[in-house]
Amino acid sequence: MIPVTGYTGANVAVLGLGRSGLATARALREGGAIPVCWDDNPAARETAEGEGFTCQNLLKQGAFDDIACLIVSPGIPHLYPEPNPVVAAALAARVPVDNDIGLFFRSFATREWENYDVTPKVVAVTGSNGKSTTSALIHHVLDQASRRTQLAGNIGRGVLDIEPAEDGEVVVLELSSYQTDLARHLTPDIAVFSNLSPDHLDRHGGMGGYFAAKRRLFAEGGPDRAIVGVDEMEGQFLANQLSMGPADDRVIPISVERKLTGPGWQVFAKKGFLSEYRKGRQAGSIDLRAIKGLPGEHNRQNACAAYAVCRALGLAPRVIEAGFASFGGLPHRSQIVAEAGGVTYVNDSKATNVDAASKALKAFKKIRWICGGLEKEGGLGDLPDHAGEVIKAYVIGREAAGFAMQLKGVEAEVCTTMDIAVARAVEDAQDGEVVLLAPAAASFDQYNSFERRGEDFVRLVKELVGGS
Ligand code: UMA
Repeated sequence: MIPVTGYTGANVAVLGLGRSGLATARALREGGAIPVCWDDNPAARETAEGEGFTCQNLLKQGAFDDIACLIVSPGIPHLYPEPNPVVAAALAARVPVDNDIGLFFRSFATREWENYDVTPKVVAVTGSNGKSTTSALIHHVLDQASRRTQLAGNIGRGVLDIEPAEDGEVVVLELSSYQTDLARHLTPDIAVFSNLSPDHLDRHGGMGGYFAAKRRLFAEGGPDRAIVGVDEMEGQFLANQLSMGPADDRVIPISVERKLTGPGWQVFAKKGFLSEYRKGRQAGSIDLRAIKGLPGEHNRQNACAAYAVCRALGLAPRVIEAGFASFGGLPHRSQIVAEAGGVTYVNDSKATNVDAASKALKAFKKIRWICGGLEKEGGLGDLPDHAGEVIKAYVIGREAAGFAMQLKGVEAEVCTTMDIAVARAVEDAQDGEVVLLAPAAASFDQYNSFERRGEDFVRLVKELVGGS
């Protein structure tokens, strides 16, 4: 873990005791602070108390009298739609409010670094879509290139949970808007803004607040390199604000919509080919169509961002290409789980809504599509527009019949359970086809998470056709 510095002997309140909160409490204690913890869920408090932490109701009169700082978990609102009452109490008591990301950036560098040959670096990735894949891809390429690297943040591991950096190490952090919005220190060496589309708007008071939260990653510390997706106006604006002009290669714009030209440094993907241009000359290219772990248009931008980061860290294009080639994808996101008899089996259980399922459908051809589950508001909407490549749908979920009725123009079989759907799809699938789980619905009618649903799919596929 990263011991938190600057609070030795001080009481620091920790609100929320999930993955980030517990890691924070441990890191504070390791650094000599006294964590004063709270979680509204008694089970979470019990776990913390089991580790020897003191839990104290932070809503009690005078609870903040002797507290140096309040650390808030990302899932707990700090301003919109309204602050959690504990946060409101800290604000009223004028106690600084921060999060684990802020603590990480103030505590990461240590005296030991003076003896290192190569100073450790932090890469931080934000954006609305694809940030987990981009972060995991950067981490994978570095690892394959034998660079020391650790991965944490929104991807599922509290940032204070990682080990102190060794000589030359690169820490890759996936950061959500919840995390960048509140952190009091934000000083990555390389920062990525991939794209922006409406999400979590209730937590940011609208689109402007959401963009502002992400921009903080660039505004607070000023990274040495900023890699910015310029396919939306917000990205263009951000890139413009950060750069002195077209030749300023501290900003590397990336695009999957157009060829980028100019005297600076840029990376773009067109027709499946990634190209890097620097000072007007082509410096590298990769045929992304050949990369199995990064299928579909939506992965082109992830590839461009990861490529730009790795180039900024000094890796050669061929080394990056080799890393891309061995990337297996993230579990439950267009993850190829088996190939047998010329049929490819893909797990995209993360496609819990229509938009995500549409992207998965667009990424493949000749699809036997396993879909259905607990419908999101608005039902299937315009999904059939993107379902041209579907040969047949195998519908799961308690309301499978109703779901199947909405699949206008697509042959659909009501299977209800995953085992029937997988068995039927395996039976029907021919050479060159893809069996794709992309439910376009939540899992909660039959599973307790999309992960469990994806694992069930993978298990059944492996049982019926074996591994890849
Ligand atoms: N809690 C309260 N009061 C409340 C609300 C929550 O006490 O009013 C408590 C809960 O009882 C629980 C704890 O807070 O014990 C949960 O805190 P949390 O929701 O912040 O969850 P963590 O387990 O700490 O996970 C967080 C991130 N969660 C969120 O941002 C919602 C994880 O991102 C992240 O991986 C983890 O820290 C490690 O950094 C998840 C996520 O859903 C994957 N992110 C959102 C997304 O990707 O869309 C932003």
